[in-house]
Amino acid sequence: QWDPNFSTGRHSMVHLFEWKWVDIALECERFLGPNGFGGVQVSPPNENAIITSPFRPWWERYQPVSYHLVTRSGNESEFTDMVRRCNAAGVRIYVDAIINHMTGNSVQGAGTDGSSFDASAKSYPAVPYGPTDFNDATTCPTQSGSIEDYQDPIQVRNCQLSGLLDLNQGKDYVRQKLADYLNKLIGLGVAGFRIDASKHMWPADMKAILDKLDNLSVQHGFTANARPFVVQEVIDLGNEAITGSEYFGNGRVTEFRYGMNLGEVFRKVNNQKLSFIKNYGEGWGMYAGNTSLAFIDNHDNQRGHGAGGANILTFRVAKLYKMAQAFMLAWPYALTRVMSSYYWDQNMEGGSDKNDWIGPPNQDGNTLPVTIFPNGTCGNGWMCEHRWRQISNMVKFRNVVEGTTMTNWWDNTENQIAFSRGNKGFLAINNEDRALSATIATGLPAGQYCDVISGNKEGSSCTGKTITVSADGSVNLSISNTEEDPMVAIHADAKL
Ligand code: LM2
Ligand code: CA
Repeated sequence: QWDPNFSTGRHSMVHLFEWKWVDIALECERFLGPNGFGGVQVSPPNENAIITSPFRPWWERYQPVSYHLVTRSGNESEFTDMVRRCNAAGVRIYVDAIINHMTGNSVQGAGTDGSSFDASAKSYPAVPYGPTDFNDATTCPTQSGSIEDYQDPIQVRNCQLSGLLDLNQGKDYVRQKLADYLNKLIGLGVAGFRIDASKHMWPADMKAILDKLDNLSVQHGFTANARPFVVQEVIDLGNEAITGSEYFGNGRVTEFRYGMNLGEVFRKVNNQKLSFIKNYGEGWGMYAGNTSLAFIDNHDNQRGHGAGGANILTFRVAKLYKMAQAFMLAWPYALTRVMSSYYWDQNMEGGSDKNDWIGPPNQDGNTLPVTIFPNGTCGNGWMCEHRWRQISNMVKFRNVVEGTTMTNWWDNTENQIAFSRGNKGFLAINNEDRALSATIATGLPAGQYCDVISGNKEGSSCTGKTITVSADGSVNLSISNTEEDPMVAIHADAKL
């Protein structure tokens, strides 16, 4: 299903990577609800392997042991409470569902809920799964049992991804266990799923699992017969045998080219220019907007995992990052997801980060709470990009301009652009090494507006720049390239 089931007037989600359920519940109530966010993608809630070497990496959560809802993010009652409170605040919860595989193929011990498992015996008694529930030499054609050739769809679907024990979703028993897990979450009030490693499962097997899912819970405020939202994580940069379009029938698909190409444009790699993104999205060969999910970075490619390479923009290049986020949130393409990260010290050696495994801020493996300073920023190592004024105000911008088309495109043929969203909003970005100075049509009614990049509208005044739209709808803009944020955004709800 392609519709995220947002409550009225909301149009973006945020990934609160590795946050605890108690903190997400608070964030829904104190920030996300009031600021117009539609939903939260949460880290995998099911029991995972405890990895101690390296010490409690973020990626241990991508190694399931059972479907008990106990992880370092919290237990089942905390999860239940979070979903209820977020729904009450108008914010939906989407679960990162790890259904392609279980743990690495040689790990054993106890998971985060104490359940024992032994990967070498293909044994997960807390589900239970046994040896016949996994792909093996009869289904995976490689000697090693691992994926060796991404041009062979059979290997990609039936062999092990990074040595992770690969479930056989062709079996009805496995399908039913997976559907039971997802249905349990639906019963608790979640609105849908990000389905991890979808490329590594057959689209028809995924459909068989999704067909077993219940409608969303009316009790939790969803409309009758609403179906769970699905976004399938498929890394498809256009050079492999498997394409994302094979999965459109099941739900949305992650569009990895969106953040990768936009990173190149804002970094001006290969002579890319902002003026080129006039037809960004389908015009650039990306998926149709109504079947895709757009994002600037995700939990993998912000640390060199997954796909996208070195040009991906992250919080570490904040000036460019905020411009790219503003563009994405103002641009009428796809469903948008904002990333919210934690900080870690990088240790670059030969182009890769030796610290790419580091887990969330913690004390002895217990995740630290997200503290909030009086100025609204976060402490304890949590970056909270979603709280950056330039980003959260553009989430609001997207809500305000929903339903309008892009009009009044303007560029200087290089790296200065501007465009309107009907008569509801206007964005201008200067990524040049010199000032932007021009008179540009905004499509907006004449009047004074608060620039929501440099400030907020508070009552009838603006804490940032005031922008004057003249009687003919144009604005006389000057944006220095040396500004902290060389861009301006105004919209109907920021009229003074
Ligand atoms: C994903 N999408 O398809 C996730 O977005 C990505 O974060 C997951 O990989 C991956 N699929 C599997 O769910 C991460 C991480 C890997 C890590 C796995 C499993 O990027 O590096 O692999 O989670 O924890 C780790 C080790 C790897 C080892 C594997 C199995 O890094 O060296 O392979 O465990 O023991 C032998
Ligand atoms: Ca598989």
